[in-house]
Amino acid sequence: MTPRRTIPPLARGVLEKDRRALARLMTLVENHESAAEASMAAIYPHAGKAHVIGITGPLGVGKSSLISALLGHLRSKGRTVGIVAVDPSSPFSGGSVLGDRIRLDRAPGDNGVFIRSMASRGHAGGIAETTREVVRLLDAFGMDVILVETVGSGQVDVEIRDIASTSLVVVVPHLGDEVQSLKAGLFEIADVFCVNKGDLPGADGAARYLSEMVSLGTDRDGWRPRVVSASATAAQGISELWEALEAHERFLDEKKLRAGSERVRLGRELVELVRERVGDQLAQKIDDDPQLDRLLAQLQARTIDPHAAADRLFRAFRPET
Ligand SMILES: Nc1nc2c(ncn2[C@@H]2O[C@H](COP(=O)(O)OP(=O)(O)OP(=O)(O)O)[C@@H](O)[C@H]2O)c(=O)[nH]1
Ligand SMILES: [Mg+2]
Repeated sequence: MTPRRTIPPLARGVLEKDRRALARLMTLVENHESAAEASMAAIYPHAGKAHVIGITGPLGVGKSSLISALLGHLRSKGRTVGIVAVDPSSPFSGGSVLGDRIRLDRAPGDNGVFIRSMASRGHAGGIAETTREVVRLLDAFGMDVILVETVGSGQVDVEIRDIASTSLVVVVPHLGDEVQSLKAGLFEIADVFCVNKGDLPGADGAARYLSEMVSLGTDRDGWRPRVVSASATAAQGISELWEALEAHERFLDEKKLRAGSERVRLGRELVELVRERVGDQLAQKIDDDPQLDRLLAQLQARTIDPHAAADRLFRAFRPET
């Protein structure tokens, strides 16, 4: 482990539970500032203890409301909680950023809670990396549970599995449409389903229907997704929901799957980071290469196709093996 005196001040601040240092370092990470690198390296040995739970599902199903309810439940049990809400910046999200902030800022003076909103800025790729670092910071800060909210559309949700050990997929009662729009991917990532808005008509039927669908599906490493009905706004089913999430975490420990799943996540992260470096280096080399002009001319003259041109450049720059 790094000797204490070599730890950069911001990282030391985080490890000493200084909330301002935590917020500051998160901002540096989000902005991809190189100043964050040494601090993140010093943080790393202190992370890896928290239960990280990803919460996803279609727009407006009540993900933030459930997080707020779970927060209350967890705090009443004395657990410390970090929350990361990834907000889309699409025009459809109107007001959700504000909505999240209003609800989530309700715990002033509670040092056992730290909430961070992140804009996804329309990028799928970059989210995973910075979200992962922000989660890591909350973990090193000492939060017991970290809840990560993402919007249920495409790429982002699959990436939640790269960050979280347990994934919660939230849906609402009018399941006919929901199941249609639920991408197969969401079904694959769910460890727990929550049918939220249980106070609305049709909730019981929806939960039964979902349970049937789950029972027809296959287990993943011996885990069959749980289906829980809840109402975030009526504060119903919240302890059952937490129990189901915790059951999955216990399952990971009992079946000794936690280390293996972390290994898979770290492997993906590593490949991603190396790919980024190789890509940057390659782009620079290609930019400087005189062959580029010739190939571009050939492409425009339609005497070569892009794949063949790429093959040629790739052969020229492939690292020695
Ligand atoms: N009736 C009812 N309404 C709910 C319930 N939970 C949330 N809502 C309402 O549904 C709306 C959306 O809730 P959010 O918690 O913002 O949903 P979200 O999934 O986080 O939304 P996005 O982040 O925008 O995708 C709000 O108006 C909530 O008050 C519930 O259990 N019952
Ligand atoms: Mg939300």
